[in-house]
Amino acid sequence: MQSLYNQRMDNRQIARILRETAQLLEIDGAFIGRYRSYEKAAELVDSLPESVAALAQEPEKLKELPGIGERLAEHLQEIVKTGDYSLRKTLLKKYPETLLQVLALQSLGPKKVSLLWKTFHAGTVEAVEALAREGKLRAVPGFGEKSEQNILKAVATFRKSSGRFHVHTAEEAAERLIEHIGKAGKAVASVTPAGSLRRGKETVGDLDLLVTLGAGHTTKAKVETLAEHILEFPGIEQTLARGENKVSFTLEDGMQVDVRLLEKESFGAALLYFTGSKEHNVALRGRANEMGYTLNEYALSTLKGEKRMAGASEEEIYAKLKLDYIPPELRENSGEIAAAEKHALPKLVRREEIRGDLQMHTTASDGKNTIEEMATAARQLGHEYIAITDHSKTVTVANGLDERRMAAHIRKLREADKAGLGIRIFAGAEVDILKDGTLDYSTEILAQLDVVVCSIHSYMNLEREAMTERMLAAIENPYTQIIAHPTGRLLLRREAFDYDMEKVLDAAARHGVAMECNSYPRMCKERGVKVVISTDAHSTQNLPYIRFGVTMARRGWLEKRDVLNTLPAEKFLGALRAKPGARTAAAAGAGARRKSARRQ
Ligand code: DGT
Ligand code: CA
Ligand code: CA
Repeated sequence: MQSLYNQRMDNRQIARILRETAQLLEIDGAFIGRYRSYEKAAELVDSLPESVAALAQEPEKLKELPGIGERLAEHLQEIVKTGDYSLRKTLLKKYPETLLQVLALQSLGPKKVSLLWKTFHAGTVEAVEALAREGKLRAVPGFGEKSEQNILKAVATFRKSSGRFHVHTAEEAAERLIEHIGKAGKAVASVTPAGSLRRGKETVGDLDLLVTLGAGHTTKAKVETLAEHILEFPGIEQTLARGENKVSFTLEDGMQVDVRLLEKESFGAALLYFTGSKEHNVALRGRANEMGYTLNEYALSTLKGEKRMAGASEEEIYAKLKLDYIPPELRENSGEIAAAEKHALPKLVRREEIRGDLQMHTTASDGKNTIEEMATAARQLGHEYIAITDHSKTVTVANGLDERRMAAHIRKLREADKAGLGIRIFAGAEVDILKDGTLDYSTEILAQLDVVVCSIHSYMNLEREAMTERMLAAIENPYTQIIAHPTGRLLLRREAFDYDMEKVLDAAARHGVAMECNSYPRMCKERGVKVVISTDAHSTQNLPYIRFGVTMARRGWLEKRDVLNTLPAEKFLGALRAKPGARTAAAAGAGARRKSARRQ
């Protein structure tokens, strides 16, 4: 019979659960004696030479140990038995799990973490890092410039030991590496990023690069020289592996890089293989086998006789497998192979098709640049129009504009639009959705705006039901045209809001409310909810990030027609939900027809 008790749990793990419970209790404002008792229990478990998991099989033996009473023995049994502790779990319903990582940062104890949570709603390492980097912590009692420095150091340490990197970080590393590897001259024919970076994922575990060898540079000695050159890259912290056709190393920020060296004739097969995803590859290999082929990172060959059929390009491999070319963003084995077989792949939206950016901030609220600077930078990126969407009055931390200031701001936006900057400027606002779902501006102001973008900035951890009601109320408000950052999720920084996404998207479809591109573009598409791609730029430097939004939309199978800001300016305005009292083009047409009918 299998034991109920998880013997593999070691004392360190048990102590960690107790310690986290203590920390969460302290953040939660529990009475000192209460959380101290969990701290003491953690210390005790840590110091015991015997395995608590083993002792927990016989509770009497547990209680014989010094410092362990009836209650603690019960807690320990629960932890060993279930692998977790109920009080810890209850507390984690109130606070995001990511807060535990913040607590694990070297320079932050529960007091400070609690303060950051209360002041900034900062619940992730990335949020805390951003605050420290922007110098916003020194204003908080108990923090100073020195603690900001310490936090940044602690974050760097955390990164080295943990997980994933923002795609932007991986791209920058890839660029620098490509430049360095390119210096090998004729020894190198091409350097191409593969893996999750090529598939356009928002975060990247490690960086995969493919290097094809130059003609006449494929001998063992030459490849070795090239590997040596690659390993001279100045940002390398540690070399992990050095094989005949592969080198692996870590960079100073902890990111791992795998570089494969290969001959040109295998480039397509290798690119396909190392782009992944693994699930896509497995499905492709299965298909190849059924067709009498075998597919690996060198070639597509016949099963019998191993005759090489394709390998130099991905295109020829897909073609031999009787599939349309599948863009990397779709290679997640989520229906793309069946679609490619039926010639039914979406024609994915492209960056060049985006004509405007519908969310950005200026110095009027919490942006760094003026209206004119934002407009000029947007025009230089090729945009035909932008909506300037500064914050509404309740968002005081972002210097939100009250009705009077907004009215004046709208006049400035109209002037800037007429000033001939070579780009249309729509008067917009990012209107806060209050706790009860009402909007943060009077209808008088809302009626004056060309583009009403609505979003949540407070009470972000409401219960699921209340949050759903709040979103529905906002969508039902006839002035709401676009819901911004509808998941509330900040990549690697904040967990998503909890609400019934299906219900909310159904309502958006019914009311003609558009969604800013988010983690659920496919769900939007299925329901016919239109999407806009925006940057939420707070400075001109953020405006180019529109391409990350496009990548996200592509990963969600979106086409040009699914994205409203691929439309020219007037058509875009016409495609937004019509405001109350506004005569839509269709209504105006109908009115005109009725009039002429009466006249006859
Ligand atoms: P990451 O690094 O976690 O962001 O994600 P990927 O997709 O870049 O994964 P990675 O770096 O482990 O591997 C790169 C690609 O190599 C992956 O997308 C598919 C391929 N690959 C890796 N391991 C396997 C495997 O065991 N089987 C198959 N079929 N493909 C694999
Ligand atoms: Ca990777
Ligand atoms: Ca890899």
